[in-house]
Amino acid sequence: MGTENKRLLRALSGEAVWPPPVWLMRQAGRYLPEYRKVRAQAGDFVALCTNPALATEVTLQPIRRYGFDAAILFSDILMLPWALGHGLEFKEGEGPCLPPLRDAAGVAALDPGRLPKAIEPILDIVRGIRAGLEAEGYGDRTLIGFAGSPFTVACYMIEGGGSKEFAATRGMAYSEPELLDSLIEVLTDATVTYLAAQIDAGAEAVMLFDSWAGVLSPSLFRDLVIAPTAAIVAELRRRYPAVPVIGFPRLAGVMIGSYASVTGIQGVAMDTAADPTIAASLVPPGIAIQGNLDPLAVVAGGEVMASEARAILDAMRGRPFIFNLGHGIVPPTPPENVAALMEIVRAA
Ligand code: 1CP
Repeated sequence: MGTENKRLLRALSGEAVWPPPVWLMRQAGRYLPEYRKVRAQAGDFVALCTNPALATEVTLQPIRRYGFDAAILFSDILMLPWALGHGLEFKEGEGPCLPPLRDAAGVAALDPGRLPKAIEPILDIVRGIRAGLEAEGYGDRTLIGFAGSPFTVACYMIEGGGSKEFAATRGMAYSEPELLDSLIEVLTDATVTYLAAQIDAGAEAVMLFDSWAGVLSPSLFRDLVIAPTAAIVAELRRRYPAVPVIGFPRLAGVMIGSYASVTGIQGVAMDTAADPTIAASLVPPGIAIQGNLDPLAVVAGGEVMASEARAILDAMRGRPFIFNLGHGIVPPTPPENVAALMEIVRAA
C-alpha cells in the first residue's frame, strides 16, 4: 500500500492531513492490562524485546484497542548498546543498568561486527508487525522503527543508567571531548546500520529519540545533537529517499528551530513544555510537527484533558501535524482516557 493511503506518511510528506494522524509514545506498555499479561510471560525486559512472537503481540495491542495511525516497534533505545556488546539489564523498579563507560578502552570494546547477528530477532519483530498489520486489516497504518540518538544513548552508557543531570556525560563533553566524540562516532555509524536494517525489514518511517538533548548548552547541542542527527538523516535519505525521519529533541526549547532546519528531518516532535504556536513559528512549514499533550493530562482525563488537547489541535490546524503526547504514556493512565482522547482527535 502506498503513501497515498497512509495518513501518517502523508503528514510526514508535508501535507496538512486533517483530522491529524495520531499515535502515542509508549502506546504499548504497562497501562494496558493485555501488555502486563504478556510482560509477565516474557521474563525480563530484554527477553521481551528479543522475542518475536511476544514483542509483535504487544506492538499490535494498542492498534487493536484504539486504531492508532501508527504502530511503533516494541523495543528500547538501549537495545543498540546491547547489540554492540555493552552490558544491559533492566532491574525491577530501577530502570536500565549498564556498565559505566568512562574511557577509551570502553569505546574500543564496542563491537559493531556483532550488530547484524544481534539485531536479527528485532528485525524478525519488524517483519512480524508488518505481517500482523496486513493480516488484521490495518494495512493503512504505518510502522515506525526507531533508535535513540547517539547523544542520548551515550548518556545512558556513560552514566551507567538513568540520571537527573547527566553530569558525567556533560563533564566528559568539556574535559574529554575527543573521548565523547569517539563514542558518538561509533554510535552514529551503528545507528545508520540499525535503522537501515529496520527499514529493509519493513519499517516505513523511523524516529530518533533524543530524550536528553535539553541538558546541553547551545554549542554542545550543535556538536552532539544536530551534527550526528544530520549525518544519520543524510545517509538514510540517500539510501531510502521515501522513508521519512522524525526527530525528538526533548526539552530543546528554542533550539527546536535550528534542529528542524539543519538536520534534514521530515518531522519534529515537541515535548510537553513546547508552546505549539511558537514551535510552529520556528519550524519550516513543510516539516511535520508532532506532539505534545502532557501525559499527566491523560491520567487526569475529562474536561482538562479535552481542553489541553483542543488547544494543541487548534494551534496546529492547517499545517502538517501528527497528534501525540509530549513524552511517553505513564503506567497509571486509565485506558478509557486514551479512548476518549482518540475521539477528541478524530473529531478535530
Ligand atoms: O518492563 C517494562 O515494561 C519496562 C518499561 C519500558 C518500556 C515499556 C522500558 C524501560 N522501555 C520500554 C519500551 C520503549 N522504550 C519503547 C516502546 C515503544 C512504544 O513507544 O510503545 C520506546 C520507544 C522506548 C524508548 C526509550 N527508552 C527512551 C526514549 C523515549 C523516552 O521515553 O524519553 C528512553 C529514554 C528509554 C530508556 C528507558 N527504557 C526503559 C526505561 C524505564 C527507560 C528510562 C530510564 C530513565 O531515564 O530513568
